[in-house]
Amino acid sequence: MASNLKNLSEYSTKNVIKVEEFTFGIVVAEWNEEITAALLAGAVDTLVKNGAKQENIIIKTVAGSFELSLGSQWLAQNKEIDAVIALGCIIQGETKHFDFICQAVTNGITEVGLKYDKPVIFGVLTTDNLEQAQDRSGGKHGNKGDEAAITAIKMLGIREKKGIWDF
Ligand code: RBF
Repeated sequence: MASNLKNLSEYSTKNVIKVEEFTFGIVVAEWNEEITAALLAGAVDTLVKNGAKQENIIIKTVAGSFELSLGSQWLAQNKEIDAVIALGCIIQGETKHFDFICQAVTNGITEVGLKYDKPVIFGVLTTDNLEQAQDRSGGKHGNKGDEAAITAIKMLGIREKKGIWDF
């Protein structure tokens, strides 16, 4: 499903799960803070709009996207937390750091989800430039923070086997 065809943030999550009964952990990278703050605002807003209680949204920051894997693990280890959302923004530079960080965080977050058997959602932008990141953090391509929140809810719905396919 290409996001230019369907914007996940437009999905309704009504009647899938009782979102108010779940606790969400969000780990957000400080690098490219203008972007990650917008992703965070979108994710929190979407969780709350879909019924999450503000006090059940635990937000932690890490330095950069490379640290999101360990940050996700620390949240996932917490038995109170049902789903983790990792938010970051990696922008292509002149060196190979981009590739290494993208690879590390993608693998790391995947491993945490599998290890703890919890949804760990990949809300990390990997863009060629700042403009592409702006377009995806509240700009013309929506806000991928919103979509990360919807994905977390959908994954909990699948786990609960409560009619996720009604979307
Ligand atoms: N972190 C990000 O979240 N986004 C970036 O675009 C980003 N670019 C980096 C570029 C370089 C050259 C370096 C050294 C680090 C960068 N980081 C970035 C930080 C990285 O995720 C991590 O915090 C540091 O490497 C410390 O482990």
